[in-house]
Amino acid sequence: MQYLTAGESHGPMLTGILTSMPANVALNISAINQQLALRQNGYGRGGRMKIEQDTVTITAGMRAGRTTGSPLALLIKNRDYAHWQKIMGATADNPDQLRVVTRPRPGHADLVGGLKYDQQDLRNILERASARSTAMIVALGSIAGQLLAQLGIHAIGYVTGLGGQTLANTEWPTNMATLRAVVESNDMRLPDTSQVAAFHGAVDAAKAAHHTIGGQITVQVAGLIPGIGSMQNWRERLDGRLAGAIVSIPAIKAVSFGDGPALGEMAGNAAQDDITWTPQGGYTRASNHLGGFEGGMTNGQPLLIHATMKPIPTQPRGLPTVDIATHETAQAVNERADVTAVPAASLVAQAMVQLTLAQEITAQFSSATLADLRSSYQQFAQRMQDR
Ligand code: EPS
Repeated sequence: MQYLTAGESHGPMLTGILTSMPANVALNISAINQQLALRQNGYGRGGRMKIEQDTVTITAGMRAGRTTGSPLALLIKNRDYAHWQKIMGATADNPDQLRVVTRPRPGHADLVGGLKYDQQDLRNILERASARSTAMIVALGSIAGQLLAQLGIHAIGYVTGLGGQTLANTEWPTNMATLRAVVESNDMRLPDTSQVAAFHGAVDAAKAAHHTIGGQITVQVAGLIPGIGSMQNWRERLDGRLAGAIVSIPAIKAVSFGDGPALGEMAGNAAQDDITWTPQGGYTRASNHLGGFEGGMTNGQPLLIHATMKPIPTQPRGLPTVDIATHETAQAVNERADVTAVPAASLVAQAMVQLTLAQEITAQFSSATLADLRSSYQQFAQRMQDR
């Protein structure tokens, strides 16, 4: 399974392609659109989200509600393109005289991308580097999530920290459906709604102070059997592939599993997960310090993947920079942007985890059709449990 996206933030549309999706999976398009709406809904977004109403159109790989096994092609239109046609159109006249960007933002792709691709107008970099592309990742990830649900695997991404604000209560629902209902009921994607007002306050304070804030997110995955991924070679380690997928999300600067950095401070005998066995359930663990991975393979415990998002680099009061047209000291361009996109990033991380797990599972098991995948996965699950 492979996926690709194309599209500029203010271009006509985003395009996505997903290959090797098993045939005969019933896809729920309104469920994809619901995820797209949730991505837009986070508290702290800027004016752009009032313009867009993201919905997906599937133009290939699906007939009469089911996948055919052919590559899926997706598109999401940018409503804002109506205001940008003269600037962003593929055949626009003199686009380089309109909304030209020459004052790169520290922390954004603007400068390095402009140097690498030899662009005098940094808009040719920032339009593609924009996190607008994460809308398509969420759509593709939602399809991957629908496949995983057929195997009883469920992922949820949520926010645990924002601009220094952390969750006081860490006892949130353990049942995945209840947890999802709580997370999706509030526009901060918190697993505990008692703190929504405090987190809103952190966003409001940042907005009033004319800066941006980052935060902490977690993706939790339930229902995975042991033995997905492999210790045999570097690239086959599933925790490594997941870490790479998460860090590839714009503005993510750190990723960890289970107790993460705290493991480095713990005694060795307290940092592992003791092994137990019952005749009914086979092997299990007394704890989950390692976040569901041993030797780069799932060990049957829930996956706990944590990530840190830096504050969005676009600052209402531009940071010091250099104008690439003159080499003179300047103030970075102030493009319209968000105060924070941490709630959205938690959903994007969920989508990336779903895509990576679907890639791994369809590679490890026979998967031309959903029936093939179900039977080979279940046979392996049974073998793991019977030992
Ligand atoms: C973004 C800047 C803002 C965000 C955008 C990402 O867009 P605009 O420049 O149109 O105001 O709203 O995010 C999205 C469009 C989205 O769909 O998430 C940036 O510079 O990365």
